[in-house]
Amino acid sequence: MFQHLDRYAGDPILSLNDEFQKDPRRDKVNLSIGIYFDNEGRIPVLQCVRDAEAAMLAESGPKPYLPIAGAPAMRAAVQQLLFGADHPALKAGRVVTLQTVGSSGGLKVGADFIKRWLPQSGMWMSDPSWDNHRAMFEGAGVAVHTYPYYDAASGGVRFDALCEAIDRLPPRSVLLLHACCHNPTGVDLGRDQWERLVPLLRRRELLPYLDLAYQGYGDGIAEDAFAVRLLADSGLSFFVANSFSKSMSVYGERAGALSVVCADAAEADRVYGQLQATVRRNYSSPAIHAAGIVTRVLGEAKLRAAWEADVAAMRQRIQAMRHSLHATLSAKKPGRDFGYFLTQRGMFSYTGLSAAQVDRLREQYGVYLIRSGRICVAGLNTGNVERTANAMAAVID
Ligand code: KET
Repeated sequence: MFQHLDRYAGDPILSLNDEFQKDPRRDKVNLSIGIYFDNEGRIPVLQCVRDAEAAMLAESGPKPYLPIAGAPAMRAAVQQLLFGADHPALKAGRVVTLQTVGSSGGLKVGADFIKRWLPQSGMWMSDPSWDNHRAMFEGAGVAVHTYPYYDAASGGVRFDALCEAIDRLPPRSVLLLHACCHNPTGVDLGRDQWERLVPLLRRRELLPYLDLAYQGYGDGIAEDAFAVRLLADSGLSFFVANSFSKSMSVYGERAGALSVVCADAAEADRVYGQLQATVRRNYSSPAIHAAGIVTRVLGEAKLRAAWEADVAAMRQRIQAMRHSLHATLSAKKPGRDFGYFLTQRGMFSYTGLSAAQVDRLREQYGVYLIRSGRICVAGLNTGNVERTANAMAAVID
């Protein structure tokens, strides 16, 4: 029955993370997966999440199926988080939000929806992007292309080339954009560039699809929603998938959402209905525990304040590691400019290391990063940053 199946080569990120777990070396360093580790190398359980869970346990409520669209209280809380409490688009009823199975669930539901209702539309993503963007849209049957993005020479964005490419796209093309903390490069569009993009999106009648997986890791929780709010202000229709995996450190809870901003409330109502139909034929309904955590942390003032402080601390710890890495590498290799570690934002840095150098780092030094040269800076801590920087210096000629 299954003789003809191709072997699965494994996922470049998840398989490497598995390999790391099996490595017996004590001084190994995991910079592979996009997970925040604390200074002791552990995945933190935030106190606000513990408190939310304690309250849920004390209530000991039943566990019915959630509605297809998820918990209403979580959906409302997500809208306020993304758009700001009083955004006119929310007041006008033109935004629909579904709680989804992680933001991956949201991205895929959106892709399925696009395939069903905008069947001619292709998707364009940045070169490079998160590999799974391509996989999920192709999995939905949508043709995937790339637009120019990362400029290896300058370490910045090829913004003019990006605009030129976008200016040639057919109307209703889907443009996948990282709202903040670009994965894998850590290189974001500046606010002025987002603002310059808006008239182009409008003129070409494009459909932006924002991925906001690292909210709070760039400049701040509200600051990182800049692109979402700008597009909502502009009156354009767009998608946004957002995740709590990283911002609340609840990866395995699968806490995420999908929002679609529509022209008016009547259109939003139809979109809402068809998104529910899409969910029903995928996973039927999302996770009740995730809804309980997110709703409480966002909605209860004490937990919210604690969460905001935790996010700031996680962001600042990553910044400190960027500075340490930069200082050690600059001292070791005085002729080279490692300034990109300081300007890139969020969890990732794009090191420019070749696949061969990445292999050497893993084999000789037990330092794990994906072969594109992306590192998860959050895998660094005061106990391993020096050693990691020395290993990197050793493989750089
Ligand atoms: N979007 C982006 C850009 C992203 O990096 C991830 C996860 C997700 C969505 C998925 O998040 P979730 O809400 O948990 O479904 N990225 C890390 C882990 C992975 O590959 O799954 C990573 O890039 O390492």
